[in-house]
Amino acid sequence: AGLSNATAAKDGKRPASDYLSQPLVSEIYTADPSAHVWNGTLYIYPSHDIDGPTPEDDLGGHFEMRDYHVLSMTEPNGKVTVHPVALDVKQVPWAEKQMWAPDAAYKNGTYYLYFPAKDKAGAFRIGVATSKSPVGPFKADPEPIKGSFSIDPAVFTDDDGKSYMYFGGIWGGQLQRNVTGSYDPNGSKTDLKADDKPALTAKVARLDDGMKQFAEKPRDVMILDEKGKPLLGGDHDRRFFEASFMHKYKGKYYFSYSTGDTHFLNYAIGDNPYGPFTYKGHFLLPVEGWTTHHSIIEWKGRWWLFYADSQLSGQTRLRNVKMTELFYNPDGTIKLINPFVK
Ligand code: FUB
Repeated sequence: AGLSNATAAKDGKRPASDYLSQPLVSEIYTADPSAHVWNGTLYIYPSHDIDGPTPEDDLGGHFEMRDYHVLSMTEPNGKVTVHPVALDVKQVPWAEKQMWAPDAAYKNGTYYLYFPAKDKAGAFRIGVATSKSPVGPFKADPEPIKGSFSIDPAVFTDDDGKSYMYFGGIWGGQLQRNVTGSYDPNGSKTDLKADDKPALTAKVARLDDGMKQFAEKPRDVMILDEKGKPLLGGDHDRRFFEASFMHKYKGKYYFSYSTGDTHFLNYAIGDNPYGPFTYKGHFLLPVEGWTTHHSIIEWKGRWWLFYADSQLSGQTRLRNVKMTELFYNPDGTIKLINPFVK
């Protein structure tokens, strides 16, 4: 998250009819929606935005979230329930602040909440918390996942029951400060300043059977262009920035992500959960506000995109989640979505 080249939210005064879809809830501000269907009900695991004192900067210091609330609904675009606090930063022994984009998973009667937060040294780590209910309350493990770093965990469970965590983000997400294998507080604030070299990219690691640790060292999620070459650091319209998500459609693996400072949601297709993935294009044009972060799931026989913008507040730090239907072309590519109708 950051500010440069921002298509910043302005005054929030556009008429509601300009937007493709409307905020799902207005009681609280929410962003980064990760949707799951369990027992026919749709649950959304979003960030819970609050209006803190920190001025906006390129490192996302203004995203000062302290807790999570789960949302649920039983019909597409039906009534949305905002559940009580599912986990508060005060209940996470290792975490200090900035509870950013979470995700959730289910296995053998337990729900797992995965979340990034800054530890006391200012480094982002990824934590895990469990509950017997999809809406919490969740109990956090005392330590972050061993070997975890950066932000935006997204957990995908394949048809064979194996689960994988995709994660990472540059700039405020600190991926560029973790290239040596440990956190370097003096590393670059933004990227590697190597526009002609392969771009920094997301990481993927299989989770072990207990769902609370990596089963292997995280590897790079390779995103290749049409010639089979990795996307380059200077290719800001296409390269990975943050907001990893994985879904499967007709046997293919769709890795999707945000381009951050150019504000697109992009996707790439592969033949297995590790990739490599071939870049296919944008599927969501820039929304109102700086960040863009999403999930894609099938529910009741239709495909849905969950995303967020700043329609209610007009401010990047105070976002609201939305949903809209997503369509595929016969060749498996995704039809481009414009978040504005005017
Ligand atoms: O919501 C805080 C951060 O901004 C998320 O972790 C990023 O994906 C971006 O949405």
